[in-house]
Amino acid sequence: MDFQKTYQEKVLYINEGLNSIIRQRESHPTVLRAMEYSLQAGGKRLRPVLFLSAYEFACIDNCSIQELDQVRPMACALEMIHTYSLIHDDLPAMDNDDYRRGKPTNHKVFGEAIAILAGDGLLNLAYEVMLENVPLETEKLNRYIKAMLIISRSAGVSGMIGGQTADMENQGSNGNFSELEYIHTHKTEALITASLKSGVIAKREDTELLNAVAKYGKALGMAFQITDDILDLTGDLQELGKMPGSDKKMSKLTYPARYGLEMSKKMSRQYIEQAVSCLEPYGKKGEFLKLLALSILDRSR
Ligand code: GRG
Repeated sequence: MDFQKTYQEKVLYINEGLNSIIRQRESHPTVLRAMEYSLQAGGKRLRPVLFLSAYEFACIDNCSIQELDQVRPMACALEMIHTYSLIHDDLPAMDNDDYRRGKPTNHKVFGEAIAILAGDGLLNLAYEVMLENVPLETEKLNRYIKAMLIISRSAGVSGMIGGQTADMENQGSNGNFSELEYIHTHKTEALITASLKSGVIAKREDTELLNAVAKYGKALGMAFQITDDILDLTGDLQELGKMPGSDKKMSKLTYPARYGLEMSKKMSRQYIEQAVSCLEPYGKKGEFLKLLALSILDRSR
């Protein structure tokens, strides 16, 4: 399998979905422009790619494009939730960042008030879009609602918002391992795991598969965040698309701050090994997710 080519095909498919969602929306042009600005500024589209890959992973044979088209709005909703969180995270009241996805941050272009509204707009639009696309058949509908619940919990106070709160409260603290783990699992890993679990549930109810992707997601999410912490120390603006050194500037509790660079790299590798091992029983079916996990170790943005 050509991993990069397959990943890019999924990104194009998601971008096409996002463009059509935004184009169809009636709204005040200013807030819509601000939403579109951050959404189309790029980004790896990791969460929707994970959703679609988990959906395909749960298909017995190859799934048809018609089938994927039905669940694409949910994949796009995950990207909208993620993009809202980035806009808010960059605000002066939070991380006060000037660059994101290689461009000036939303509030730098549109001002703080519009940036807050653009984030709110994306979050609400995510749920609007999912609800507009609920399937009518009872069995599919029940699974779809379960998937939405997984997504909303992971993005809400028991997930990302809780993690972000802990992240804010722990600035400047030496912190212990459990605080650091709470921040990473809630701020980053929760939405990553939810993307995978909702992808499986959207296709079928299968406890074994669900447990496998949940374990994979937990390990992948941790490795992803540790790598993000490492890149904040070692990356550059050009490649990262955001200003490196921001964690240090904000005295954030991170893995490299707590354990040093080399130990953090080792821990990230261990998490990826764990993620890959969760897919072993599935052979070829798990190949894309396996390659995706391995790609996290080489990521430069
Ligand atoms: C404001 C409720 C609220 C939450 C913010 C996502 C987040 C939580 C903060 C962003 C800061 C950060 C470094 C978070 C860790 C998660 C993470 C690595 C986000 C960046 O995700 P990528 O690398 O970004 O997938 P792209 O731009 O590629 O989509």
